Amino acid sequence: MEASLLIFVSIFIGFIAAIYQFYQIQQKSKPLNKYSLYGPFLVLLSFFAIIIYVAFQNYPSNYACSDRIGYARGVTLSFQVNNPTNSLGSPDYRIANVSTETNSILIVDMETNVIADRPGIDFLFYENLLLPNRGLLIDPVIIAVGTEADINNPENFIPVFVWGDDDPSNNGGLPAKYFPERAETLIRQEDLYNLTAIGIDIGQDDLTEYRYVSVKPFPVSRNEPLPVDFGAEVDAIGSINNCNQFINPGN
Ligand SMILES: [Ca+2]
Ligand SMILES: [Ca+2]
Ligand SMILES: [Ca+2]
Repeated sequence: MEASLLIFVSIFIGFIAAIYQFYQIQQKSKPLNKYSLYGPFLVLLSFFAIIIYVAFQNYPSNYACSDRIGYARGVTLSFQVNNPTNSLGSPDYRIANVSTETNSILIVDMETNVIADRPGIDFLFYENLLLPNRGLLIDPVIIAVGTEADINNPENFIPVFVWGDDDPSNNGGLPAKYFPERAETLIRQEDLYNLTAIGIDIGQDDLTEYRYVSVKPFPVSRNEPLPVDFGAEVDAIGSINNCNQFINPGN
């Protein structure tokens, strides 16, 4: 039975019972004393208890079935990055910019918002979104995920998203139509996750947890003019727990 219907029936029966008790008091079919109100009070109390019980029994599973995104919480390493902390928290159009210089790198710490490799998309890369609603101009970038070697130390980074290598198998949720992978290619908003982010599937589906995400510029050797804001841009990184990933996790 639907929770809302149960609540409605409970309230309805509760009020009927309470009205009946008051009616009996009014008719003086019972001796009227201070205990006379206990009956309706207890009836109402018990039905409120049922309502609370039903609410707690039914609603948590509904909430768990909506996508929950947890954002990066700390900067573990920043080398040749402008405004590295702009990559933390929810997307806010404030951008960390990783220089195209060799060895530039940004490593963010998801902390408790660790990324788990479940079936489907595991985390979101928010680049530099154009306003209003025009998608983004993607930059050559290598995004990798790393596990925790020991306390607060990352290791074993695996590249999971590469823009610039002309390999469409590592382009996350972006369709292959964007070949070749040039700097500043316009990614239309309809090809983005929730119209805002690039969805990335780590791809092993082995439930491994990755606490760290690294962002490096993809080394460019093409002879093409470089726009001024050529460095890899990061607005936010978000781990995603999807409803479908929680249901029947063994499947
Ligand atoms: Ca690629
Ligand atoms: Ca996955
Ligand atoms: Ca930001």
